[in-house]
Amino acid sequence: MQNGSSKTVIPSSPFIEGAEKYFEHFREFQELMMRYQCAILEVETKLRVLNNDMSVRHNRNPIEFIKSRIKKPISIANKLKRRGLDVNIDNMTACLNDVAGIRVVCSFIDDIYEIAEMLARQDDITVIEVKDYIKNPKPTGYRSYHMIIEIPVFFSDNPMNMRVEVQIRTIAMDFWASLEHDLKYKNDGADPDIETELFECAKTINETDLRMQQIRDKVEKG
Ligand code: 0O2
Repeated sequence: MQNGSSKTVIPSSPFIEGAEKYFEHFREFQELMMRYQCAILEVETKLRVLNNDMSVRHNRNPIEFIKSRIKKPISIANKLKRRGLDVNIDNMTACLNDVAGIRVVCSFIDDIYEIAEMLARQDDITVIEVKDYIKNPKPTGYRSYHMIIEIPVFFSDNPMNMRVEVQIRTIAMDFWASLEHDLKYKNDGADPDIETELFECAKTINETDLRMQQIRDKVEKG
């Protein structure tokens, strides 16, 4: 310290260099998460616009509610590891399509396809992949319509194409998926009959969804 100056010079060390690198990566990760969050905002707005438009012009709301989430860092790391990939930002952006996820819960099965079609038709949306687990349910009984879409988001520096997974399902499919997710996690394969029972419940729920759709068709025909 000289002439009353209080500036302290911290000598560099491998620990400090490591910490600097960590914070540099952390900032990069945080910035990317902000970008995924903005992509969610854009897609959610589009969905709300569609619902409002349908409400005013056709007097019905195909969307019951929308939930969105950014995948947790631990889930991102586990998914990359499961695929035999290194846990880093490049692999996350290149290989994971569901870092940004939106779940759209509709009233009827037909609403799902209508919403999916209206979203896919929009000029600034590119559909990367569609998985129709309603026409082809998973062996567990899981039903839902999954779309991976890409949307340009205009940030202060430049536009970026961001990927978002959109899961569209009925209230009944959502009810099953939420409970099955918790019960499967708690059971953890201990009782194989549980999986069979959950599969049977999915079938019953699907039958109800189909009946509700038929009732709506009858009502709308008058
Ligand atoms: P979370 O926290 O729900 O997001 P891809 O992502 O397309 O490269 P992946 O992961 O095989 O490959 O996609 P898949 O199987 O098409 O969809 C995965 C997601 O669908 C899961 O996300 C669940 O949300 C849901 N899902 C798929 N199968 C089932 C099922 O049997 N039961 C329930 N409850 N949900 C299911 P994550 O990654 O598991 O986590």
